[in-house]
Amino acid sequence: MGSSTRGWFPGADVRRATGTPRVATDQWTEAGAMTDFSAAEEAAMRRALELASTPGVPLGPNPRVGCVLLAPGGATVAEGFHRGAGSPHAEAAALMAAGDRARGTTAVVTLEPCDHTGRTGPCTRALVEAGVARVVFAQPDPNPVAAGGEQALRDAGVDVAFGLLEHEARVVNRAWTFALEHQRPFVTWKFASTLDGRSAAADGTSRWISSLPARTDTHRLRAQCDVMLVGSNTVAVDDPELTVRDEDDQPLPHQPLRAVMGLRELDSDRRILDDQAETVQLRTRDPHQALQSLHGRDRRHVFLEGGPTLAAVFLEAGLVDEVVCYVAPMLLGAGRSAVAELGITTIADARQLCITDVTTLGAGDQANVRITLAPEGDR
Ligand code: AOF
Ligand code: ZN
Repeated sequence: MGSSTRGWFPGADVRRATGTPRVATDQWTEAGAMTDFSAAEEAAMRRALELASTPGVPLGPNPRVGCVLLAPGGATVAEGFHRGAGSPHAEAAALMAAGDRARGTTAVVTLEPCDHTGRTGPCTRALVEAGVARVVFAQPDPNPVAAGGEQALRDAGVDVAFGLLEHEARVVNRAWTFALEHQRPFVTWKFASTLDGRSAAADGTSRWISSLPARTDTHRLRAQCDVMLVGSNTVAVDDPELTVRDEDDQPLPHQPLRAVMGLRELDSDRRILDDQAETVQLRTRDPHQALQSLHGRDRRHVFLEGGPTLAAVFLEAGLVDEVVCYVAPMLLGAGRSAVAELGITTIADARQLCITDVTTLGAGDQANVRITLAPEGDR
């Protein structure tokens, strides 16, 4: 990852001293202490991060976690990863795979082992009972319910070190980490516009501003979130279905929650009310309340899909954490703006964003540009 994007999202790396010279196998932890990690532990942590990122693993509400058990000589004994809420945690999966061979190993885990009984039992106890000698983890657990694993392991006589590849681990669970640290879901606002910033023509038509490759890319991003959020006005006017579909336009087996915010009543024939995915209506105009309600439903990443009024409400409340804009090489000269009034009347008050990525999708007359941005001040 380039330095331009490193640590831009809120809460990331805020305490890390950047530019500190490093010894090959040593790391600075977030707390600033230098800890020794072996080359085998670092390689195992890279593998654990790969395991955590296994494609198809369900996202929210649970984090993606990977675990590798190493023999004292550094050889891999077993691996495991978490497959979604209710299934064994990564540590438990690796311990099961190892059986008796877990005794005396070092467990290398991407997240601090949990110390609570939730959908499954505490991993701290499982590690201690299996005779694991040392635990190396990347990211401290930001979940207050499950935290405390480090101390519990030390109290049981296990050698513990942490902070190894912590930044990388936070990136794997970027939205989950944000949501736990801020007690609300991470919000990505996505919109499509013409070169002159319009999201519909003067007569209200808006199909299709984005090209097919850009729309396919939108579905890929939707699949990474656990809520699609729109305003009740958009439902009335545009009638979006808001499901996630694959490249052949087939719905994916696992669909994010569809949420409609606003006080306007929905006609029963709206596509968002079909049986393709679950839908909730958030009867409020307050974005804080809407996010609280979604957080209470264990939702961690909201994909804000419109329209312009809802986007303005979230922007004004400072509740947009990432912006993804698909720009089509087309001009309209008139029509609805991609975002409604923000109360800005002079250039000095313009809302400034930071570009974190620019990618061209498609070619020829299908070419669109995707710009990803972060709110100013998050870098
Ligand atoms: C996971 N997978 O591999 C680890 C987790 O509801 P539960 O019982 O599954 O607990 C979820 C919490 O456990 C989660 O928020 C995180 O804090 C901790 N560790 N969770 O889903 C894992 N290691
Ligand atoms: Zn656990």
